Amino acid sequence: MVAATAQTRSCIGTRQRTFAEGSKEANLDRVLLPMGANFGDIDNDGFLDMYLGTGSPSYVALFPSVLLRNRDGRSFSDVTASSGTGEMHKGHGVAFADLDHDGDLEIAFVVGGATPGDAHAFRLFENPGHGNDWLELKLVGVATNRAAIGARITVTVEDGAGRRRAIHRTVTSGGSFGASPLQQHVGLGRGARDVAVEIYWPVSRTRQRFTAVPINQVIELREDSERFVPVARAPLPLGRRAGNGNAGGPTRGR
Ligand SMILES: [Ca+2]
Ligand SMILES: [Ca+2]
Repeated sequence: MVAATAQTRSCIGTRQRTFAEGSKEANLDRVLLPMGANFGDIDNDGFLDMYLGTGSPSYVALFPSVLLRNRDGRSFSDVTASSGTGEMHKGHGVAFADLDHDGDLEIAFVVGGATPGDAHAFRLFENPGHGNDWLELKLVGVATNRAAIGARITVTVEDGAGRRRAIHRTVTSGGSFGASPLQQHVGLGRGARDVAVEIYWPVSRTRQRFTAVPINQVIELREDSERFVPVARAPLPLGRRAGNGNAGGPTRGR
């Protein structure tokens, strides 16, 4: 995706190893004006969704940020209104992270313009959950950098209907103007089973393959170890679940 002040363009890889312009087919053929953007799988279906922090430096500019849900890797639906994430203030850095450790990704969002009268509070949109399975992978490099930036992940999984699929990720902080954790959160869909994880380490140029990987938990994988280790996390309830009286919707704070 290209975040630009003109109409968004979507270039789709073809079997001929070229790109074809596919904005209309992807339902991205409109002006969106993002200043910051990032991607993450908000519903754990294995397809990356994106959140666009829209805006323009003009003091009078006012239009909502946009949450686009990936529909099976074929197109995007605008779920801004139904998700309650249509923040009207100017958008900047966006990050996706499971901040309350319940297995789904929250959206952390820096908003507000450059002038004091246009400033505004940080936003945190708590994910209500979607009932799908997930896996979070903490990679530790040895020959490759310790943060494992650039390592490539392939997760293969059989879904509840018996279909097998591969889900690909590269260790990175995500899109522009905001950084998601390097720990990779991978949605697996509903009824996931028979999960395998393959890691390609770019410096040692080695591959590891782990089978019978347990789901709905965080595991740590080291470049120099043939075993993965579960990582324990204590719940960190947010908003109403934390008992602070929030009546629902996005959690907000400075
Ligand atoms: Ca998704
Ligand atoms: Ca969460």
